Order: sequence, then C-alpha cells, then structure tokens
Amino acid sequence: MTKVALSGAGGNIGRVLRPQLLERGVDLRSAGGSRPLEPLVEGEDICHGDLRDPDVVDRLLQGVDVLIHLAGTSVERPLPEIIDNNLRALHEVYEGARRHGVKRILFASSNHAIGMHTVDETLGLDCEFRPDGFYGLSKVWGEAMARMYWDKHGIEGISVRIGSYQERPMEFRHLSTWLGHDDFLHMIMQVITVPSVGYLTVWGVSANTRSYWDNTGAERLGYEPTQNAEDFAAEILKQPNPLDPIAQRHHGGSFVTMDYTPQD
Ligand code: 15L
Repeated sequence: MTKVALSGAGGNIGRVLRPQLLERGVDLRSAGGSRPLEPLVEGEDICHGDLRDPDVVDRLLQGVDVLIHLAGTSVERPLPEIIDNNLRALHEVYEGARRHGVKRILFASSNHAIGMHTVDETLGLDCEFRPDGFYGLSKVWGEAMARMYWDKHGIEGISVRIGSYQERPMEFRHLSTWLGHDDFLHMIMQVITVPSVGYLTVWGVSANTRSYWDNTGAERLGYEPTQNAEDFAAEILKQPNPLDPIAQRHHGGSFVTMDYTPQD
C-alpha cells in the first residue's frame, strides 16, 4: 500500500484534508507544525517538529512513497520568516525525500506566484511568473525546486497553484479563484494513485465558469473538477466587492496591494 505523508496537517487546508484522507483509508502519516497534533483515530501515525531539522524530516519521510507538502508560511510575511519556512525548510524536505526514496511530492504552490497578472488575461500553465509579494516569490522557488528534484533526482513533482481553498466561495474574486474541498480531495487522490506523472504544474481551481486559469496540459493527472463557484454567484453578486480597485484588477487580489507602490 502507498504510504502517504501530509505536512502542514494542522493548517487551513491540512486540517480539512487529514480526516478526509483517513476516512478514505489512506495509509497516512500527518505532521503538525508549531502545535502537536492530537490523534483523530486510535494509533494514528503522527509526528511533529520543525522541518528545518533533518531529524524531524527523517521522522516524517521514513518509509514514505508520496508526500503531500502543505507546510510553510501561507500568507504574506516579512522576508526572514518566508526564507526560514518556505525556502530553507523546503530544501530540507527535498533532501530528506532523496534520503528516503520518496517517489512523488505534491508541492502546494499558490496563485500568488502569478498574482500580478491582470484579470483580463486567462492564464495557461506556461504563463510567466509574476509574484505579488515575498510569499508568492517563495512559491516560485518551490516550483523550481520541485522541477529540479525531478530533473536531477527523479522525484516526481506536482506543483499545484492553489486558488482560494474554501468550503464555499465568499466574495466576488472567488467566483474565479475558488477551489472546493471536494475537488481538492479528488486532486490529492489522483496525486496518490495516478501511475506516473513526471513533473507537472496544475492550477488548484474548481470548474468555475469565470476561472482565471486554464488546466490544458495537465490532463495526465486525471483531475476532473465538478464544483463551480457560479452556483453561488447570485448570492455573491448581491454583496459589495471587499477588494479595492487595484486588488480587483489582479489575480492575486488583496496580496497585490500589500507594500505596493502606486504607479501612474
Ligand atoms: C493563498 O495562497 C493563501 O494561502 C490563502 O490564504 C488565500 O489568500 C489564497 O491564496 C487566495 O488567493 O485566495
């Protein structure tokens, strides 16, 4: 049976995904970050610690086939914090994957790697990186790391540029960026079970009518989303758009206007 490790299991996405994967009978090891995880089922395989420490990485990856790597800083933060969590720790994780013969890693990238594109463009998988801050910049590093470890070390990599992972869309931007919980679980199950992928980038987005992103080229993952933010459009369109005009104009939304220099 495929042994799967889930890092960042206590975070916004991990805390939804972990019980879903356990329910599906996945042979799972979950890792928490600053706070230790409480077992959800008797005898659950869990570990804990700072992923900058190779001993912690060894405990996470011993005997693992597939790593779902969600750990790291997931919002805009000062550069030193981003470097520690999203660059240094990520490098330790990939080196650990080499030591332990991990076959495949899902890297949780983000739409903020391309957030400075404007919303009049629908982006394909080969679009230019246009990060909207240090967090987005760290995801460019992560995607390149995933690519390098496939090219140099044969570790399969799937970089998922996650949109807005929410139970349901909450605001106008989400009509384009929403990633529903069912669709992401389906994507993760594809990552665990698909026979071979090599290296692949994929948009982590549901089948939204107004999607900013086009997954043409990622078919070999077998990701077939069924959720569509448009089902919530009537309700959302009654509410004011919470974003300022510059944020509304860019894929990255509110991340774009953090520490932003206005231009004419
Ligand atoms: C992300 O990458 C963030 O982790 C999350 O907090 C949201 O801001 C999301 O992107 C988004 O763009 O909606």
